[in-house]
Amino acid sequence: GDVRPTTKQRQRSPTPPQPHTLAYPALTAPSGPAPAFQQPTQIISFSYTPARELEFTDSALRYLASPPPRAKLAHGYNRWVRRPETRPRLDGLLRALSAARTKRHPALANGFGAVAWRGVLTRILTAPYEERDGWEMNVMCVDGVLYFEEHLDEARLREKNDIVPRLRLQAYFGYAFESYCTSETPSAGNAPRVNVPQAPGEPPGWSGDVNTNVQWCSVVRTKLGDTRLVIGGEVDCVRGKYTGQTDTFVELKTSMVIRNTRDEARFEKKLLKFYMQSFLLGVPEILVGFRTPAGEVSTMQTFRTVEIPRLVRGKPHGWEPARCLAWGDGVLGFLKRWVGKRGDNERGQTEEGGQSEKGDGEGTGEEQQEEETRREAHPDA
Ligand code: 0WD
Ligand code: CA
Repeated sequence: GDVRPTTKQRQRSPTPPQPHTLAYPALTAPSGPAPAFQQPTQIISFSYTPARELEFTDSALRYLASPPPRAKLAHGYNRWVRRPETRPRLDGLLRALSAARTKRHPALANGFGAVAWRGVLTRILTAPYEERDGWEMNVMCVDGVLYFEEHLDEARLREKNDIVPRLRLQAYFGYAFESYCTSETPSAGNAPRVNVPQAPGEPPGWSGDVNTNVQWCSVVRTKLGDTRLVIGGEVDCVRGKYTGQTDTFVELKTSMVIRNTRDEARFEKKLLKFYMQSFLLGVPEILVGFRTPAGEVSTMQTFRTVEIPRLVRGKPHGWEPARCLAWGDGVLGFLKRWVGKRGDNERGQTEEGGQSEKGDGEGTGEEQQEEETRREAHPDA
């Protein structure tokens, strides 16, 4: 379980920033209670149109609907309008943040310490249990606020764009499930409405072809430990009505049907990502459609986000959110000290134990160069 996420610090310097590796569990407090996480409150929402234009409306907001039994998720695959993979930048989130600031949103009155897309924070917080997928982050500090971006190099981007057909179809299954489970119009009361076919030739419940440009995003404010966070994330739909807060948000997921205890263990490990992703944005409900390998929904199950940790606690493949929060708090604290302080002794302190430097011994030269970059960027340091 030793993961080595890499942070990259970008600076106003001609020298490219050097990666710095953080090692788990060096940053985790050995004991004590988990840091508190404040219930997220929404600051602002926005939509991306089919043409991928950002607008401050709820045009892309969808309402939960009941899918038909045995919905076929390959439907409409060849009509999928697919948003090309680009570098996941912070622009949309920053525009929303500045719109909220212009309106002097009270939730921003106390300031904030970090800004990120929810997916980025999910990656950081689930790192203690991640055994497969590594990642790199760009972290920028402006006026004491940390801004996070996932760092994808050309090779990774190409990889994401050229995914093999089987995986591309699997990704599409998720979007098709969203089409079956959502509606553009609200339903009466809390019960999801039943969609009628929109056009001849479409299956019941199909609410329109998939265009992954279209997204409804919510920006929330919350707090982990003593770091105030502004987090943006995509929300699939709301149950019943939109309250302007996160309490009716619903996350939609598809997953392979569970046939045996091995599948069950695999799913319960995956639940950590589902859980953390929804937890960070204050999404209280996750609806999972279990599908066959061919993409037919066989059963559906609703999970209350807060109840998920109890389902896995104590199991051999289980996980503890407290461990993730402590690690996340440690990472944020470390980065604040590291990029915030300009003196040299801080780095000495953090790295004396040798735990947060590269394990392969190539760290020293790189770190010296990094130190020089820092001095260049901050001549007053
Ligand atoms: O361009 C990229 N490589 C990415 C862009 C990667 C991750 C996110 N984003 C964008 C999202 O499109 C959105 O505008 O950042 C914004 C916020 O995303 P988030 O809520 O932080 O993203 P995350 O929690 O990772 O994913 C939420 C949903 C996914 O749902 P599932 O159920 O699969 O977790 O965002 C969608 C997807 O529906 N999504 C994407 N859609 C199209 N292209 C992508 C992507 N690359 N990544 C996530
Ligand atoms: Ca989803």
